[in-house]
Amino acid sequence: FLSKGDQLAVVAVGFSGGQCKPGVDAAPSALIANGLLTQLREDLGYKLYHDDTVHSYKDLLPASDPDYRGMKNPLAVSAVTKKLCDQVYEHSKEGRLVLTLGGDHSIAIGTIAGTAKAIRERLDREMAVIWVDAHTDINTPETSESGNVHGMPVAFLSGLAKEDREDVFGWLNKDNLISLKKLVYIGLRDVDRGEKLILREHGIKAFSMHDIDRHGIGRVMEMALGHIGNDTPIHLSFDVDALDPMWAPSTGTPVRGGLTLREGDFIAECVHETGCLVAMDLVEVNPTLEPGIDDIGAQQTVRSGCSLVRCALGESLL
Ligand code: Z70
Ligand code: MN
Ligand code: MN
Ligand code: MN
Repeated sequence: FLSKGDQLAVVAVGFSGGQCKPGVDAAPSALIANGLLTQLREDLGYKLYHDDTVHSYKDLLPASDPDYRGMKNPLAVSAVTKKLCDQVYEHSKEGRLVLTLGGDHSIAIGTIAGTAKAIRERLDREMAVIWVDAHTDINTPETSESGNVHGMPVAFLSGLAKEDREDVFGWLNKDNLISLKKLVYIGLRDVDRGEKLILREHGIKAFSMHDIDRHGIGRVMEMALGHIGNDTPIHLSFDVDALDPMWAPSTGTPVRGGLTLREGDFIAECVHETGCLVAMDLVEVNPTLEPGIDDIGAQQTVRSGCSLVRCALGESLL
């Protein structure tokens, strides 16, 4: 009831400027070449809103983009996410479920800013975010040790990080922001020291791999969804590096001890079951980072990514 059940907008974002490794921009094409859109259309029955382009936003990229407050590519990431915010907002405002294929995780600044605003206007509700990741991506420019903006999206989206300059995320308004009370992390295992302080200070709900080992993924999902509460619109932001490198080796920052593919699929299925999913991001698939022989690792990562999306969109429903 939160979105028009069968209308799915797909936004393909070939952008890698939130971190330093090229190749994550090739993910949307690789996911689509693996048959993802056909599966969503023919097997799951969605009416797709997709313009058949992978957006690279080349016209928005500045000639010169010096570090600002320690952030790398600040103008590029800000300009691309601002444009993406508008695209996602337009779809979400029409009541469509929005699937965004990244790209690195900095693009969530655009997607979440767009849905948060559309959901406020359309349903007069504050949206929840389920962030599935090995990382918390909640560094402020000042706590970040890398300067990579893909480690900062949650800080900008929650207002923890603020910037007046319009061309460096100053375009984010109150309407675009989310409440830290409605944020839940799942899959964490590589959290910076400064980020741990932020989690503690703000009492942010977080389920690490340790919690999943202790309680099992079933109980963790009950607790995660219980925290959000019934009938709350949900934006699912899924970083493929939440999966164990066995299932997703081709990603910029693989971290051992992650989710099995089945656990990842289960998370997506539980979110689907709520009937409250309004948007999903799938990010950080990098088909060019290939630790194995030939491209078996890249193929496995792409297959895993497609599976997560299909599960979130209802594949496993009987
Ligand atoms: C670190 C940082 C990160 C993904 C690495 C890492 C963040 N906390 N996110 N890989 N997907 O740079 O801020
Ligand atoms: Mn498009
Ligand atoms: Mn991430
Ligand atoms: Mn990550």
